[in-house]
Amino acid sequence: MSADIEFIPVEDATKLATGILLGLGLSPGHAEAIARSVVTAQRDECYSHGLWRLLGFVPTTRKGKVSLNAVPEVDASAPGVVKVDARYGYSLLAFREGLPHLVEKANTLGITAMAINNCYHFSALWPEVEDIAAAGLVSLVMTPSHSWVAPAGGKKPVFGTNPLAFGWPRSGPNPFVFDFATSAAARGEIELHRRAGKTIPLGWGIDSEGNDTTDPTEALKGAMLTFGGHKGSALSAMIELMAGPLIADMTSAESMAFDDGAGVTPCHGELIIALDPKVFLGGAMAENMQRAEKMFDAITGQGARLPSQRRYEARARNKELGVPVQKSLLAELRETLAS
Ligand code: NDP
Ligand code: PYC
Repeated sequence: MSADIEFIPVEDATKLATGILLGLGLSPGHAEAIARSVVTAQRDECYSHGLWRLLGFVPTTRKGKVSLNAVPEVDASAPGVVKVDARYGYSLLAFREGLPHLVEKANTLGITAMAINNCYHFSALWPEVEDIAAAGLVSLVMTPSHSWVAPAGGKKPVFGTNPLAFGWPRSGPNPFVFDFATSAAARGEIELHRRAGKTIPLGWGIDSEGNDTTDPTEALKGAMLTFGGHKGSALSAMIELMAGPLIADMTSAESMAFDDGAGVTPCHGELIIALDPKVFLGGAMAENMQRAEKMFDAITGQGARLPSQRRYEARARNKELGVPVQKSLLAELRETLAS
């Protein structure tokens, strides 16, 4: 265990996060939804979208672009579609408000898509697919960001870091979940390397001249690279399309233009697709879910791990220990709360 880490109870971390957000003028609904996301990420040791993100709220909220008390508007009138207008507030409250409608429709129809529009987005997607899996549903979630990532074979940013998350409910408490940026690493991860004075691996980014770099500052100024070359590039393009023009919202390049140099969290849409296995499988549900378990066993049975396993292990460990926070970050957060 690193001497640089302090463990604090979840309640204290939540109070700290909520206090900072309320102090910045966010409404209680937004503050609670955001605090839950960043505390959960920190507890699960997903630091790139954990408590550190709260520091970014200070400049973002002061720019006056984000609506701090936006009340999301839900339209569930179309079959198989839920639309949530976040009204230029943060995405997480919009997700929370739309979720019961998504679940209810998917339970009836077998499949439902939820489009969140006009939202400022900064968070990891796995808390959302976990919430959907807790309702017994399979899901796919995707969102663009800002155009920081060059397409495979190019050198100029077009795509966002465009995360894609998938959730599959299982009988125990932990669903099968993956959640990754379609860039080689999340931008937050590169920013954390810069904060820590560390180099980044080759393949994460190129400098402004298009040369490979291990310097996080140069990669942040130049372009990030997709994971898996042309495969990550194509997935990233799909996310731009499905969570952009398909739902009448901005691509990452349009979101960057909309930002107009303010440097705030990206504003765009999010697409969530939920499927109810009960509707697909009826009486054959147990048998088919068991077949899925066999596949998981074939993975873990040879010593490979499932995605999210590291995170679930961190969650179990930190249930006793508390939320691990780097001491320097904790000091910055307490200072932010006091200021
Ligand atoms: P990682 O590369 O750290 O992890 C991606 C996924 O792969 C996780 O589910 C992880 O599980 C799993 N995984 C990692 N290593 C292995 C392994 N050896 N075997 C099996 N599975 C493995 O994530 P990224 O840096 O790509 O993304 C981090 C976060 O950033 C995500 O939560 C994403 O939503 C968020 N993000 C958000 C954006 C936004 O616009 N809102 C933009 C980009 C990213 P585990 O966690 O257990 O290691
Ligand atoms: O880490 O790439 C990222 C990111 C972009 C928006 C929120 N997180």
